[in-house]
Amino acid sequence: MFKKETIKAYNQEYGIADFIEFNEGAGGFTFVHIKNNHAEAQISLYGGQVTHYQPFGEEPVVWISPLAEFKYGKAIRGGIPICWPWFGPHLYDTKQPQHGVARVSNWSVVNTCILQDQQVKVVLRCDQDVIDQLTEWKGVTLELTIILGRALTLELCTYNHTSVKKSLGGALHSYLFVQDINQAILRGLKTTQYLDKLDNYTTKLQTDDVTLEKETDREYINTKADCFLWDKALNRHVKISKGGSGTTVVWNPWKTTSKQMTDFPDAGYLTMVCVEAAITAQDEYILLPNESHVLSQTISLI
Ligand code: TA6
Repeated sequence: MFKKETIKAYNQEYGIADFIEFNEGAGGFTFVHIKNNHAEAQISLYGGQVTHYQPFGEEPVVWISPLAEFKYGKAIRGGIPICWPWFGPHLYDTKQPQHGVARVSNWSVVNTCILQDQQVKVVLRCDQDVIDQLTEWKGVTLELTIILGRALTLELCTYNHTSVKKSLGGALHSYLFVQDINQAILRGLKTTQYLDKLDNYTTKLQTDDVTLEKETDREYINTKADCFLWDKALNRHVKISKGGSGTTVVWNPWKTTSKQMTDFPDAGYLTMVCVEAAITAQDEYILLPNESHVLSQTISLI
């Protein structure tokens, strides 16, 4: 059973004055508040999920739903959900949660430290009891390293300590804030093929930069490209780069689907878009015995 540390114990062992502080937040969850001279961020230990990222003097870069439910068993809507060890529905077991178990599990703190240029580093580990209940994943460990510097970097590291190869999936399912979706352009995917989930996963070609004018749910394949979200209304660009992933998922639920989600405002689609570093079912990574894999994403204002 996951041992729930007290806030005081966490601050004594892993807190660092002026940079890292643990506190109790929504839903009674434990949050890590991190900051430096560049930005601040917040991470929920439930889900190992970044729920806030805001460079000083700027609007938030990461979007969180004002209707997000902070309840065990439910994924927090917004921020950067950790989808692991599969993306989307489980291949055959309908009882398993969409997007895997990591985002609905408790995470514990492994290490905290300050690097050069006031970079704040936090390392979390997913509850091994939960992972071990997945027959095919027993003995595999999962850690998340979060580094807050001039950018926000997440490194999701899967360690296969077993003697059996694993078919790994997942995503860093980043919800990005935009002032007005109608004035946003996502660059970096022009001439890239994508699977259109809303059209039976038909393969299509992205002939121009991506604009969002309707419900959009696309898996851009065979791409390691950096993406650039141009928020014209805020007159800023967000750079999203990634590692360990060949697929970039772009999602905006638009009007109808927004209304169908109880933890998502009806007009929420107007101020967010998901740009995800993903390993999807068609892009699975075969993790060999005693091998590790890092899925990473770096988000920054440029
Ligand atoms: O990443 C896109 C997607 O797979 C969409 O199809 C939609 O289901 C979205 O994830 C949100 O999923 P969730 O389980 O968090 O509601």
